[in-house]
Amino acid sequence: SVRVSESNGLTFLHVENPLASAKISLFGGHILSYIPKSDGQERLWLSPHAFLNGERPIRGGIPVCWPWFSDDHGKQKGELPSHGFLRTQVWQLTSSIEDENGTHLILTPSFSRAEGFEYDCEVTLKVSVGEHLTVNLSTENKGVVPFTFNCALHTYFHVDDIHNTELKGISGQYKDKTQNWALEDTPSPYTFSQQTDRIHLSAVKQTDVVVNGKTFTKVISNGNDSLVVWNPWQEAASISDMDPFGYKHMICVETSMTGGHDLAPGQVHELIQQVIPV
Ligand code: TA6
Repeated sequence: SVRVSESNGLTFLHVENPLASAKISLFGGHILSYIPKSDGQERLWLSPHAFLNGERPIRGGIPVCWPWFSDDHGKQKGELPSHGFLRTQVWQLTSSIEDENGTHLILTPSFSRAEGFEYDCEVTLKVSVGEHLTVNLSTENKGVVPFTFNCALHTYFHVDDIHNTELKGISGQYKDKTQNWALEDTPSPYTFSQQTDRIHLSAVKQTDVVVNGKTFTKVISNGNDSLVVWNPWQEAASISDMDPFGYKHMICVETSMTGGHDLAPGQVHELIQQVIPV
């Protein structure tokens, strides 16, 4: 079932079925919570200080970044919103179906044109809440000229303790935002002890989030050219919608297109992230 609630001017969808429950904000087309019935454990992290009133993008859950990632939109830093403009738009629920695999929703943003991106296109977010959570961000070029865009599912995963968290499945080189984008080799083991802000430059397909030596969540990515890993560490203290120690319980593993994807008229791109409880 899908129950709708309103609070502080925002609309929330509460999904409940025999396999899982989830909570989604129509502001941002933003998934806030995913709890599989198999173990009843929350897989996403939502900041206790997140703005849930439309004043700011929501800190936590699965922010939708589109049509650019970070400030990478070819303009001056700060001139256009970081991570694009869909995460601060009000979306609509356009379809909802329930079957033995769970609840399947389609969300669409209210518009897809804005300053910095004046192309005709159609964006949809397909969300399946079941034994797994599957999120499919699809972009179709509805116009007559090609365009280039980026996108990401900027997922905040819940972890008990970042100090006892390890990622598996990532290899090759990454660009380090904390080191002026220096190219580095992916560490092995991939553990955390400081601020981490990396664009891994390969189309990573499977990432295991291992907590206390046991895989807690598997992340399957498709339609990506890269994978972003972020934890602000001590910088959390300067993020107003985050607790100074909030960094201990989250790791962002982001299925991302960051190299610029060309979309010809009529073409569709799908960025897919599957969250698989283990
Ligand atoms: O995905 C990593 C990143 O781009 C970081 O550089 C960091 O700033 C983070 O996202 C959060 O961005 P936000 O605009 O949501 O504060």
